[in-house]
Amino acid sequence: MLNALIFDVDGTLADTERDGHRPAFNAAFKEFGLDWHWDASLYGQLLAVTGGKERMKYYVDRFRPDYAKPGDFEELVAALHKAKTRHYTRMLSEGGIPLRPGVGRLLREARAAGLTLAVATTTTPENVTALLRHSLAEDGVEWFSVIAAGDIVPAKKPAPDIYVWALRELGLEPDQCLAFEDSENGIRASLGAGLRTVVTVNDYTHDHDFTGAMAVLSDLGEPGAPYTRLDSGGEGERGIVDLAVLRRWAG
Ligand code: XBP
Ligand code: MG
Repeated sequence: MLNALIFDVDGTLADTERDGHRPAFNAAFKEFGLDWHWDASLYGQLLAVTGGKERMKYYVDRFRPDYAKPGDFEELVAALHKAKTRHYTRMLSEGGIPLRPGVGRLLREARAAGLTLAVATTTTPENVTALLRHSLAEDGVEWFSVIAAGDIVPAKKPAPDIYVWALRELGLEPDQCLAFEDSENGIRASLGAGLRTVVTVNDYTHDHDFTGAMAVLSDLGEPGAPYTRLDSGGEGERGIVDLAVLRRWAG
């Protein structure tokens, strides 16, 4: 029985990382007079760490041995992250970032069929709200029964905690739900919570290890622009992910 679909946000609902989060971090660094700049390639390495605050600390530790941390470094990171969120949500409101192929279509179909929708992400709640509002629909936030986001659990993906939290809020068992992810950290979290998971890869994640995925796809597909299946379960198969396909894969 399929009752709910639980979506990761960044990289899954939309390609927000390279042209959304990354320039927002850079704008915050500039605002604070720091000589930090994350290009698209470095950002790919930094994505190994989920969570914006955690990512900034990882950057300093791993790539900036020359930087002398001030005594109030934790406060600085928190202030930078607040500024970054402001830049990111403003960018979304100014034209936004489109949803990935098939995402809006599948959300609409699931909603019309009475399925429950949820989000499980490491990003900040304001960012989820801005994306759903500007890229899905004015009332997009209300389409989702549960939005599990950010610091609501201390251990971010790949820890399963955010999915466990979402399942508890939904009052559902893992086998009543499917998760949608785009990254290795993401699928480690969803599988860790016992969820069958559909992966849609992107430029940053296509070479990640998705062992255990229910299916690995180029995207969810649209009529006239089908997905390509990338995992050995059905390599090369093309199609469109709708509820009938999901029910077939879920068995
Ligand atoms: C996304 C992340 C986040 C964003 C930045 O993970 O790792 O850290 O890059 O967001 P997911 P914040 O795909 O699981 O959503 O700066 O708000 O943390
Ligand atoms: Mg993601």
